Amino acid sequence: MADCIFCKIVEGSMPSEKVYEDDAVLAFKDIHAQAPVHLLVIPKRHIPSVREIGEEEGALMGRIFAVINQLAKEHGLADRGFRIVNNCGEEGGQTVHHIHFHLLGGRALTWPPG
Ligand code: DGP
Repeated sequence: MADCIFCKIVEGSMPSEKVYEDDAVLAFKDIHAQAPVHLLVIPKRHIPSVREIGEEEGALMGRIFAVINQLAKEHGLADRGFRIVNNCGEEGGQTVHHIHFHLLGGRALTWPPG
């Protein structure tokens, strides 16, 4: 999508600090880090939000969660624990409308979120 910031990051026309890439999935550092480790894991294909996820996306979602697990290990979070966040829609706090999963860790995270 032409006006999607994360599609521009996928294309390389917008810079990012990439930490993982394959043919379908990209992960990069969040520009507004909320924890010592704060990564965003996205499908390269433009999917606006979790509302567009159905069974057809099962393999892609499995790949995304496998990548999250790999990144958690690589960043020393697997044993300590971590949080995966998906914000959906206006009241869910979604600001970038290309589905993404936040991987947060490296400090004790509080609950409930604001
Ligand atoms: P959300 O509120 O769930 O839609 O999260 C969007 C996240 O994306 C937010 O934590 C900040 C991050 N972000 C927004 N623009 C950019 C950008 O241009 N580069 C990077 N690396 N992160 C961005």
